[in-house]
Amino acid sequence: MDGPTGANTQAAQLEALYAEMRPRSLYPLWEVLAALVTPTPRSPSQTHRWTYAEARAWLLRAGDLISAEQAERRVLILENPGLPGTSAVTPSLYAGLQLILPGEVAPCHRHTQCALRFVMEGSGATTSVDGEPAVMHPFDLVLTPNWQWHDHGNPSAGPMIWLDGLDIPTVRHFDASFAEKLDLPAHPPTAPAGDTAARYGHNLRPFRGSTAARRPAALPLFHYPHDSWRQSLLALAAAEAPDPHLGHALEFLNPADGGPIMPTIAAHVRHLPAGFTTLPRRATDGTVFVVVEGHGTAVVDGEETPLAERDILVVPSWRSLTLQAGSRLILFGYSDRAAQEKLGLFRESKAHNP
Ligand code: 1HN
Repeated sequence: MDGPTGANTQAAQLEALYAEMRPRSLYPLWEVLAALVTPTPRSPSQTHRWTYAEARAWLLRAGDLISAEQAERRVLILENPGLPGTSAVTPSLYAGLQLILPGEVAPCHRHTQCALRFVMEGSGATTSVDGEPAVMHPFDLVLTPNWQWHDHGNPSAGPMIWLDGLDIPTVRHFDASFAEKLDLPAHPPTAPAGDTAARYGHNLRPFRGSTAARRPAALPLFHYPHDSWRQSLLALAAAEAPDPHLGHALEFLNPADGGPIMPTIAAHVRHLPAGFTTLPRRATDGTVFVVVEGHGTAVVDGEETPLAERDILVVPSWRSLTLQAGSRLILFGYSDRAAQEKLGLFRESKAHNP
């Protein structure tokens, strides 16, 4: 009776069961288990490079059409082509290019998303964090950690462009977004530029409990100037051979605990001597890279992408990355490694042959 094409085959009976359950929001795990629990990461996100010159031209055109104040933040989102409609550059992270023109102010707000700014061009604009300005120069890293007030201003004579890196998709995942606007366009000044660097940035901190303990103790530092990180990176490069998988690499540090810069986001810089090629490496932290200096090629799972100065490249989780330096190559990168380490998820795999 129950022939393979009959109405009572197992498949037909299961399908009838699924159809009955579906309106009550009940589904069979066995139909989706293999896709839910994969033996290795299968990221829907894609490797993608944005050419700086091209993105910059569109951003400047937006600058003619809408003010920073009207937009609140005048930003072009770098959306991963494999994650359409999500405003995400990786499943956990966001990236955007922000423009602030001379005389403009991006008004003060705070939110539960953590943000970093990596300066692409221009000098002299400020990001104020809880009322203390960071005066920004090319390739500086500036943080606006979770729930700290921040506004931007550009008193300089030229346009200022930086890359925004935020944990927006992570906060969305946890349904934990809160945001507030300050009633004033800018936070009242609380300290002169450089105050936090002096108190917290030189292997010192205000004596615990003293009146000098001004910043949040768990995450005090928010400005990592290019001059200083570059000097450290080049000293490392002069002192020893590059790591075979990474080149010379330094991570930005939260001095309060020796950990990554923010609870969800880690950032680092790399140096590859001219002509150096790394061995392939894969890691679970999909990473956004900025080319700070030089040119080269990224080979991701065998596919080559040329890299020029200020280009932005996203490499998804668990894709094999080889970097080839056509000249001295300096890269900045950020990822969700900080969150993955806390959750016991981070893994990397290093090939021993090209
Ligand atoms: C934000 O606060 C900034 O402060 C930039 O410059 C981009 C994207 C989404 C949510 C908040 C900024 C942002 C953002």
